[in-house]
Amino acid sequence: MNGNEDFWKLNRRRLLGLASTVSLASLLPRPSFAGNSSASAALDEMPHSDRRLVRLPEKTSLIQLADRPPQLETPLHYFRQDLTPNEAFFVRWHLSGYPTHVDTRTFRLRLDGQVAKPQSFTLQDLVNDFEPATMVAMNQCSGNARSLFTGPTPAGLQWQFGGMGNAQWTGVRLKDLLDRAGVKAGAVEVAFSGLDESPMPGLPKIVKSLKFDHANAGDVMVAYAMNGTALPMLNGFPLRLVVPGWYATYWIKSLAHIEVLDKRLSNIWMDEAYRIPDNTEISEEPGKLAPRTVPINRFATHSLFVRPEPEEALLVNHPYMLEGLANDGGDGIARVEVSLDGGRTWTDAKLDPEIGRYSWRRWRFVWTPTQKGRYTLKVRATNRAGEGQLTSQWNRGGLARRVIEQTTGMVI
Ligand SMILES: Nc1nc2c(c(=O)[nH]1)N[C@H]1C(S)=C(S)[C@@H](COP(=O)(O)O)O[C@H]1N2
Ligand SMILES: [Mo]
Repeated sequence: MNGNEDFWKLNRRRLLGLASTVSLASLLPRPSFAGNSSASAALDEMPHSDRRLVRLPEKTSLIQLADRPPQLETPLHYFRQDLTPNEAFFVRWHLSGYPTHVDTRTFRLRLDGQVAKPQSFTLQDLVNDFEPATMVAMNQCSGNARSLFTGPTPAGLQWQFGGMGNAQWTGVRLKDLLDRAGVKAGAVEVAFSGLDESPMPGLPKIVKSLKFDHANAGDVMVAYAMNGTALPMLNGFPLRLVVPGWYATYWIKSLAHIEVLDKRLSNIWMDEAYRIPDNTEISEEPGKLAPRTVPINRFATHSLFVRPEPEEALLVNHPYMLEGLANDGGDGIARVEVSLDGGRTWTDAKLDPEIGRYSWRRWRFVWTPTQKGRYTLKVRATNRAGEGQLTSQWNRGGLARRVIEQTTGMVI
C-alpha cells in the first residue's frame, strides 16, 4: 500500500453519477418503517426483488437484492480466487442516508469518551503517523445464506452465498489509536459509528460496540485500503473498521467516530438487532424460541461449494474439480470433507495454502462421476478447535449459518 500522495489522488470526486443511478429506486417499493410493531422487525424489512444484475459506481455488475440503499450480492464465480476484487465485493447499507461523497480535506476520525486526550485524526495523520498493519480477512454479513434456511423464512435480505468476500486490509491498529488517546481506567466498551445517517425519526443511526479488551487486542483495525487501493465508496470510503473473524455488523463503514465507554452500549443495534440464540448450535425452533439471545460475534465454522454452480451439468467419466471455501472465526480450518453419497461417507478435500488466520481457506476435490443421473454433493469443515457443522439449524434472524451445505445437478 502506498501511503503517499498518489494514494490520496485516487480519491474523491468519484461517484458523480450515483444520484442519477439510484433515482431508479423511487420506482421500487420503499422499506416501510411506519406502523411496525417493533423497530427491530423494521430494521430488516427491505424490499425483495428478483436477483437481477446492476452496476453502481466503482462496482462491476452485482446481484441486486434491494435498492435504496443498495444491497449487492457477489456472484459465486468471484470466489474462485483468494481475494475478492473491490469492484465485485458485496455491499450492504442499512440506512438510506449512506454517504455518496466525502471531502478528504475536511474529513476527521474522532476518538473520544473515556480517554485522557481526545483525538481528531486526518487521513494523512492515520497514514503517516502510525505503523501500517496489513492482513487478509474475510468479511461476511451475519445473514449470509439466509435464503437457504429451511423452515419459516427469516426476515431480512435473502442472501445466497454472496454476502461475503475476502480482502487484504491495510490500516492502523485500533490499539495504536487508543494508546495515543490514553484510555482511562474503567473503560468497558468501545463504540463505533460512521457517516451514514438515519432518515427516519425514531430509528437511531447505526452504532456498534466491542468489549474494550477485544477492541484493544491488536487485531482490530481501522482500514484505509482494501486490496492495495482506496476503499470503494459503497464499501466505506475512506475508513472502515475491520474486526477479523467477526460478522460484518461490527465492521462499521465510513468510520468517523470512536468512543470509549465506561458502560455497555445500549441501543437498538445491540439490544434488538443482530442477536443469536445463546447456545452453541445457534439454533432454535420456530415454535419454541430460545429464551436467551446474545449479540452475534465470531464467525461460525462453515464451508460451501463454489464449483459446480447450482444445477451445473457434469459430464460422465470426465474428471471435474470441485472447488469451494471454508472459514471459521480465527482458529483456522483443520479439515474439509466432501460426501458424494448424501452424507453417508466422507473423503478429505485438498486444502489450498493458508493465507491468514482470518482469511477463508479454499479447497478442491477431483471427482469423476461414473453414472449418469442426479448428483447431490455435500461439504463439511472442521476447525482447529474441533468446531464442525450441523445437519440442521434455524433461528429467527437467519443468522450465523453453520449448516452442512449441498449442491445438486445432473451428470449427463
Ligand atoms: N456505517 C455502516 N457500516 C456498516 C453497515 C451500515 O449500515 N453502516 N452495515 C454493516 C453490515 S450489516 C454489513 S454486512 C457490512 C457490509 O460491508 P460491505 O458493504 O463493505 O460489504 O457493513 C457493515 N458496516
Ligand atoms: Mo450484514
